[in-house]
Amino acid sequence: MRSGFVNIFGRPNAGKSTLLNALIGEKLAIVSPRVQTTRHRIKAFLNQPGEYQVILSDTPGIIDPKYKLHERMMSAVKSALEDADLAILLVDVNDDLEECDKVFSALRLKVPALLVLNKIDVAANGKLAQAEAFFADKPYCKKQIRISALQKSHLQKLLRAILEELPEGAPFYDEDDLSDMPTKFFVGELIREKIYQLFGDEIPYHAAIMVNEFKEKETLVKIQADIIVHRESQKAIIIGEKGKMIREIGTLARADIEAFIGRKIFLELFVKVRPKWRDNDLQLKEYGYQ
Ligand SMILES: Nc1nc2c(ncn2[C@@H]2O[C@H](COP(=O)(O)OP(=O)(O)OP(=O)(O)O)[C@@H](O)[C@H]2O)c(=O)[nH]1
Ligand SMILES: [Mg+2]
Repeated sequence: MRSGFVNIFGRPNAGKSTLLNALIGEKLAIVSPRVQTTRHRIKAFLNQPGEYQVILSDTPGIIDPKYKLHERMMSAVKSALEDADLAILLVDVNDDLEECDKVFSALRLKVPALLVLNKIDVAANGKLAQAEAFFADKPYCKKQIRISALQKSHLQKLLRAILEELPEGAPFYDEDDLSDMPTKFFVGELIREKIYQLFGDEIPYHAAIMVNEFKEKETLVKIQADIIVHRESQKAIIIGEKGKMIREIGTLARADIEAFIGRKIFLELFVKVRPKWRDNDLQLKEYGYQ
């Protein structure tokens, strides 16, 4: 039996969450075309009883912190650095390779790493070969694999490479579990994802979700959540004219949450203004950013 922690690191938008979902075969981590979507470390388990348990971790994209929220996000990256048995260094092949190298060098990895080149389905001409040559002699690069997380291509090859590096040992988590995070967390994330989808500018970066109620009733699950923003003007935008936007968030989130928990839900959303919550320790804690 092999079992161990395989933690995904990379710059924002490299496709870390898309890769975690593709390997697990479930949508656990939220995804968006914008940077800084993921704020937590999310562990998900790939179980093959008697053979292996791969404990995969999605992490926030690595950035220089500007707010306490960013600091919390980078603590999540640090915790993933500490327990990794194997690191996946994920690169968007079209990204700035020097910047990726800076980030990976700064990690000072003490464990083996697979350098995974993602988004090969949209690689600019010559970019793939250039990236492979660039990373070939980097000290952290034990092996390179090219994939498309979106199109799920070459994932079996990646999984084989992961299993080769996985230590021997008993499973750490219950083999019936899929993740270490509670259902309530995923509910909040699915609502947050809709804000990334529907709003431009700074709104997604100023928004947090607080799930206050998750009550399983006979015929449905009743969920009440608050959308937290910085300013009254953002609250007005989230609500929209005659409540159009908040209804849209609700409709999209409800469909995803129902698919996720496999039950009908009743979803009630409120919007609250909490100025500068991203720099407030108490509020960060309240919203789940420990
Ligand atoms: N074309 C293409 N797009 C991809 C691929 N993988 C991810 N994407 C897209 O890249 C964007 C970012 O993906 P995410 O999975 O959210 O990236 P991330 O690294 O988790 O980003 P952060 O959480 O912000 O650090 C999304 O629009 C994805 O659909 C891929 O293989 N090919
Ligand atoms: Mg992510």
